[in-house]
Amino acid sequence: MVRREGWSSGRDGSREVWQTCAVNCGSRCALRLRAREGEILWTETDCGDEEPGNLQMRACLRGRALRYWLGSPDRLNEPLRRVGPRGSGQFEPISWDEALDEIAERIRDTVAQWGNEAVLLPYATAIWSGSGSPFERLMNCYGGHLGIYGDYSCMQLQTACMSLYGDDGYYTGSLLSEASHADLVVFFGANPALTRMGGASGAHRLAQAREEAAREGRPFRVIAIDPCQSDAATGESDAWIPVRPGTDAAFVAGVAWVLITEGLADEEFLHRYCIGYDGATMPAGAPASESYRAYVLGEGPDGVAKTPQWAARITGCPSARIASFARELAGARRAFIMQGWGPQRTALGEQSARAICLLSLLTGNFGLPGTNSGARERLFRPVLPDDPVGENPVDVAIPAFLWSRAVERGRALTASDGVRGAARLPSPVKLIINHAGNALTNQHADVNRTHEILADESLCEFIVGIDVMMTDSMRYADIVLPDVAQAERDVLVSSGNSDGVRGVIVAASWGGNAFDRRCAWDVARDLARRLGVEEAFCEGASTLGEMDGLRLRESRFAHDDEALRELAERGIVRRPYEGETVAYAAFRRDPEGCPLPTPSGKIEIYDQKIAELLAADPGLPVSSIPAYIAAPEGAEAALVGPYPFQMISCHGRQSAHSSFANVPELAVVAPRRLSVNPVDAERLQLVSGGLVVVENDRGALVCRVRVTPRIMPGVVALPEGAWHDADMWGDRLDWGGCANTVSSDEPTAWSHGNPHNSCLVRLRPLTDAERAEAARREAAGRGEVAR
Ligand SMILES: Nc1nc2c(c(=O)[nH]1)N[C@H]1C(S)=C(S)[C@@H](COP(=O)(O)OP(=O)(O)OC[C@H]3O[C@@H](n4cnc5c(=O)[nH]c(N)nc54)[C@H](O)[C@@H]3O)O[C@H]1N2
Ligand SMILES: Nc1nc2c(c(=O)[nH]1)N[C@H]1C(S)=C(S)[C@@H](COP(=O)(O)OP(=O)(O)OC[C@H]3O[C@@H](n4cnc5c(=O)[nH]c(N)nc54)[C@H](O)[C@@H]3O)O[C@H]1N2
Ligand code: SF4
Ligand SMILES: [Mo]
Repeated sequence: MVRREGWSSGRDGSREVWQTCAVNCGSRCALRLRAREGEILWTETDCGDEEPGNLQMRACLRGRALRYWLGSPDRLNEPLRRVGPRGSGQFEPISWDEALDEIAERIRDTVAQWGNEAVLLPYATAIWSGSGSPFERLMNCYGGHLGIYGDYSCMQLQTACMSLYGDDGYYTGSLLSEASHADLVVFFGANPALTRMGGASGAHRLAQAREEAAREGRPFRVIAIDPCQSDAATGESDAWIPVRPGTDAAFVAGVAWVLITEGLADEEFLHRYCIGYDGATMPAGAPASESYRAYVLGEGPDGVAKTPQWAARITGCPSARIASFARELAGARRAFIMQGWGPQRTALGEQSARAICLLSLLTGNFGLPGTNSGARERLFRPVLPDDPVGENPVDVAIPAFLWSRAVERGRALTASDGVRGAARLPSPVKLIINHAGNALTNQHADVNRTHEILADESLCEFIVGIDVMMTDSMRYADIVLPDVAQAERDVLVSSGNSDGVRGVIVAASWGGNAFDRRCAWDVARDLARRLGVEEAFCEGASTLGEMDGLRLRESRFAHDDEALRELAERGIVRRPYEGETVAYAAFRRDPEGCPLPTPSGKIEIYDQKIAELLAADPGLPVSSIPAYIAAPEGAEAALVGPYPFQMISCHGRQSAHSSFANVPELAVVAPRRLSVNPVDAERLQLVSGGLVVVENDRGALVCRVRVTPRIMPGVVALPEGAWHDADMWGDRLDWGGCANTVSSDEPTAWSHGNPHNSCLVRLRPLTDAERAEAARREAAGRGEVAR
């Protein structure tokens, strides 16, 4: 079908192959490797021609550090069986046969005793980056497994978009390059300069748009509304408006007050396209006093006018700045309003997400060139379908974030906790297959509490881990299997998050199966044989190569001879997207002919389903309109409780989550630091580079400080992804600086999502004993503590 190797073979026995960076930053950039005997000699990337719409799938610093990552001393090389307590990291090597016999037996026994619902494949994102999970296929052939729905990325925003627009907004945002037709770009907690670093991403197009505007003398302003002056707000922005985490809905209400009272709201748009804005647009039976306008003007049940002064007290943003922003927004010819996923990854993130979208509606910046829906920029469906995993015969599913509660509470978990397909969980989770994820501990939440749940072998009885590194999650596995990394295999890979670029790369193996590693697909097939379902497992495609052929035949390139020829000759092909680039353009053009998939066919600022829920339980922390609600670990609580800092854990430049986080070379280029405002640092006598303990009731971690005016006072930011490193049978102080040592696992009330950015902490200096331990660790040659 396609040529895989020998693009250029060197006399030294080396050869050059295409590969991809397949970790979950989601961009799946192209890598060009020269390798010899399983070692990468150098790394290049996509250097092909580019034009607008067909950008290079250029790799960032992480992808280019692939050789350091995959060559790390943390690499798994042989199958292991746990010999110490769960989490202790004590293992003994075993043979593949021993490992697979035991796993097959445990799967068989668990299903026989507890049913298929007792088997969980938890949220794990490294496998999404090119192919489906062979273990999901395996379990689907063997009667199924407990399903999960949603994700850790944008559960609350998806719920918000379902409520407003009737779809989850994942694939319906505008392309970021559409911003080049706007004169004002507004980013709420969006940092594409860091989260979309691949060359084909919208961040790059945005930079080009700015240059174009400057050349042509057109106005083009970027404003970032964020507790941090993120990279989006330095390289790109003209203005940074700091707001406290979780307070976006209050900020928007303050802006709305100015727009409404100064006659700047686009009422014509609101009346034609939306329900719930004011008394005239309320659904039948809903009182006018519950409209968004009434809420803002103080004519609603709380009787409080949401003036900029009111919003300033909550958000920490001066009222004059709220008002000037409102006027600038109203004065823009076209505004492109977009949110990242930081604001919604909070305890009441659904409200923040809906409120931010509302700004697009209040100003009519919706469905027209140069505008967006207020949600994130559009994600693209990959050109190639994933490996088919078949249908899961079990139709019971839980929210992805709730897996640890499903282990802990078993049958006590009910539909009100988010269980779908049954009134309550039919069985507790007894067996976990964790393939390519570090979200058992490190990337989940409240690591110390989760440790208790996992360490209790009477709850989940058996855990299999399949990974490339000995991560913290792998330490909880009863059997650990060493995988050949996706970036080491023969595989067809689709381009990922991009600004419309649709690409395919013929990635070729270069020596990942050194030592005693085996590719997960072959392992799952061996297990299928042991479980008597090999025939079903191999149906349609019995090897990964055949699977790739299938995926290509089902792709949009299947009948594009020119693209196929290019792929065969060059090993890589990319084409620009040529469809609609503006979110909801058809609805804007013809709202009656192309209604939205909402109950009213219009945009639902007022959510009747939520109103019904509230009628049944007025105490629920949700609102039928995008109102601000104070969160238990929010801005107000920080002012009065024992933990005065709001800690957000944004995504880092050094790593994609915990992947690459163990690469010292990247830590030198982009060290992981806790950002602290100079005002707070002076009070607490913190200096840049110094160590500090971050703690709350849930745990304590050690990290290094960066004193910077690029974060607002009262807020600290620690990039997630650091490897948890604590003595779980001792003081549990986390020397690795993993944000989830202190984060909360309390799911959000509406969508049961992860609230990572709602986390109150205090900072304290290290004790003398901790200082001595830090010195001991550094002298022991483990490098700088808290890289
Ligand atoms: N380099 C790198 N890129 C990545 C990843 C990675 O780990 N590393 N991960 C990938 C994945 S899986 C995902 S889900 C995405 C994540 O993408 P995002 O979730 O958008 O990224 P974050 O950095 O978490 O948050 C973005 C911004 O939100 C701000 N923020 C936090 N809380 C609030 C708030 O309450 N209000 C406002 N207005 N702003 C707030 C933060 O300061 C930050 O600047 O990134 C992807 N890209
Ligand atoms: N505090 C806090 N926590 C967060 C977030 C946050 O914003 N704040 N963000 C959350 C989000 S959005 C996400 S998506 C999750 C991501 O969480 P995870 O899905 O756990 O992502 P990673 O940490 O990258 O872990 C992926 C695992 O796969 C392994 N791996 C990589 N390549 C391969 C391969 O080819 N084969 C196999 N078998 N294994 C491989 C890596 O070694 C790593 O252990 O983190 C979440 N956690
Ligand atoms: S981490 Fe993301 S942007 Fe960087 S090379 Fe990998 S896929 Fe591309
Ligand atoms: Mo994510």
